[in-house]
Amino acid sequence: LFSSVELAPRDPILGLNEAFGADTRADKVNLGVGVYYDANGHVPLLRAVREAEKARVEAALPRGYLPIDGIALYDMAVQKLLFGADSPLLAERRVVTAQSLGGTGALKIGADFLKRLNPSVPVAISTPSWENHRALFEGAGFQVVEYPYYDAATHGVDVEGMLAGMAKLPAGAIVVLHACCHNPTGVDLRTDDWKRVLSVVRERGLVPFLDIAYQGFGDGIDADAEAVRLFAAADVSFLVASSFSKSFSLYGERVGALSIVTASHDEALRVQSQLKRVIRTNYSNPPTHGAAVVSAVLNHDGLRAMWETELGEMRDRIRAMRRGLVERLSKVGDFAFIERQRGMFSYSGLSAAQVDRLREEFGIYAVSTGRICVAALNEGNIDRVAEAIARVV
Ligand code: PLP
Ligand code: TYF
Repeated sequence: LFSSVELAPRDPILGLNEAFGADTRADKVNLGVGVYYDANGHVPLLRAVREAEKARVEAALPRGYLPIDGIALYDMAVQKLLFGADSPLLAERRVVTAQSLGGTGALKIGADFLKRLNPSVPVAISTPSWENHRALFEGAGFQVVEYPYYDAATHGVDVEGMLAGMAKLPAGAIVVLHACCHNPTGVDLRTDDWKRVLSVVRERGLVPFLDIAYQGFGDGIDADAEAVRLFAAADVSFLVASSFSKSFSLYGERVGALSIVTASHDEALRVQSQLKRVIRTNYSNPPTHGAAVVSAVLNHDGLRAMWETELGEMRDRIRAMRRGLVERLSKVGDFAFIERQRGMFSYSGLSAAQVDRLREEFGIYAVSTGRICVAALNEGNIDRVAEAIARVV
């Protein structure tokens, strides 16, 4: 049966993690995987999460099944984070939200749902995009095409190229958009650019699928939801995949949600019923712990304030590392663009050959595209990293 099975290529980022683990150099640095590390180089356990977990353990609850679409109070809290507590969409009950297995799981159930609805449309992703976008939508049976996004010359977004690319898509095409803190480039659209994207979406009848995996890492919870709220205020139907892996530092607990904005409450009920079928035939219902913790934090004033403080600390620390890297590299070139980029990543401009040298000569691991995870820098490694980069450029 399996004799003709070919060996699949390794995931480029997780493969890098394995190589890093096997490296015996004591001063190695992993700037590859998209994980936030604290000032001591550890994946943090947030104080708000610890408090919520303590209360959960003490409550010693039974472990029944969750509903197919997860914890209702969690789903409602996600909607408020995305659309704002006073959004008319929520009052009109036009948003369907289902708890998912991280942001990846949200993309997957959204993709499966859309495939049943409109099997022949293409899915457009940015050039470049998160590695898994293409594979995930192809895996759901879609043809995946790309729209221009990153402009290496300006270290910014090629807005004109992006709009022109989107304008060529057939009606009904699905457009995957990074709502904030674009992975891998760190460059985002400005408000006016988002408005122009929205215009093309409406003119062409496109279906936006917003991916928000870093809400709070750019400018703050509300500011980072700007694109979501702009689309919400327009008369369009769209999907949003939320991830709390980074913002709650709950990577392995797989906490995310899919939200679908519909035209009416009646439509929402029908969409919800179909989405539940997709979930039921995939994994039946989601796991409890991570979403229960996030729900407890978001629905409790004190814990919520504690979390927002901690999220702000993570955001500020990344910014300080961006500044520190730019300062240290100013001797060898103008890297000011690193400070303008947002979220955990920077498209550093390093070539694949330079990334190879960083790894081989200095034990510093980055993605071959030149993407570095700024959130992995700290006061203990930033001098070494900057010196090594200065040596290879
Ligand atoms: N979407 C983007 C753009 C991401 O960068 C990531 C994680 O790196 C995800 C989705 C998936 O997040 P999760 O780990 O919650 O599945
Ligand atoms: O670094 C990134 O862009 C992500 C990290 O299940 C990641 O790909 C790793 C494993 C996973 C989800 C995301």
